[in-house]
Amino acid sequence: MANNTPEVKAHAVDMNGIQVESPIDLYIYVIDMNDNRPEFHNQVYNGSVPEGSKPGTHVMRVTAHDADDDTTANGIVQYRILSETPHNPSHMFTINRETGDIVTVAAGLDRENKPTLNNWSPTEPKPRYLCTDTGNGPHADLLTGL
Ligand SMILES: [Ca+2]
Ligand SMILES: [Ca+2]
Repeated sequence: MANNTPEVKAHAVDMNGIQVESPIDLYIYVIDMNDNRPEFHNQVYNGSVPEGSKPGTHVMRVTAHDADDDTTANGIVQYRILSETPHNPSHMFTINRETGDIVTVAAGLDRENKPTLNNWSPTEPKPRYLCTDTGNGPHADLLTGL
């Protein structure tokens, strides 16, 4: 029983207001509604990865918090990469939907060719990462590159 669960005592009375039974405890559970959206913990995440890394190399983890009940869909957060920079139809990275871990999925990272990935430049669209809860809504937060 959670400490903040409202507690009510009830007892039955007859027509004259005479108590006819011992009081009983009523516990009232407040059901969570999906009224909070997940939010990334940071506005900027910095990761590094050696050039020439094999697919599956861990780069970094992004995390978000949702104030709703994290044992229900209202507060369980999932992650997605919406776009990468440089834009490439075959992504260089993938994100674990449940943990936010970002790993490489392709070989060919070349520091001399592209020392910084997923930073925004005027000639390319900003990379975007999304976290959503899994409840009705959905509620979401968007992280964009610098
Ligand atoms: Ca939520
Ligand atoms: Ca709630």
